[in-house]
Amino acid sequence: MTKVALLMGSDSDYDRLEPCVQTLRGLEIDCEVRVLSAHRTPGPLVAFVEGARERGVRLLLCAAGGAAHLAGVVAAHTDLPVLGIPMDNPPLGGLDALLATVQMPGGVPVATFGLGAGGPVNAALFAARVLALSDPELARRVAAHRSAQAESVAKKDARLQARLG
Ligand code: RP5
Repeated sequence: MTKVALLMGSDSDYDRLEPCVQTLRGLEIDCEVRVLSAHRTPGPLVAFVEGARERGVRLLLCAAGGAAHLAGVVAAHTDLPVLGIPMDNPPLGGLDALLATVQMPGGVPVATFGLGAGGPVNAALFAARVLALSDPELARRVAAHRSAQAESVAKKDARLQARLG
């Protein structure tokens, strides 16, 4: 029943968010994934957010580019934790979305993640760590994920050492 929701402002964001979805799925976290826009579909967005807690959603991940108001508008309509993922769209490369997402007024928190490939994955892992505080099985999967990551880096290092002789 416990799950997270990943909202994005446009389907054009999805390809860059797929690693977020894959990370959540890999950790066996149930995830609702929706295209809902603060600007283009404000009514359905607010309806979704207002019903989220009742449907078992515990964290809201919000990805948007450009004038990225999605995470802020969501945070204005819920007491659930909101994670903001700025998208690195042209022509400004995401600095616009980063600032719009991170520079929230006091009293309306959005935990904002980085631009580029790391942001969506880190948002998923952060959500997993929060949920793992009250879910020992998930905590084990999160720990295993971190160990696997360390092993993979060690293998890459070994390959590089072999290549360099
Ligand atoms: C934002 O506008 C979306 O999150 C997307 O990053 C950007 C452009 O959307 P499209 O014009 O590609 O639909 O709201």
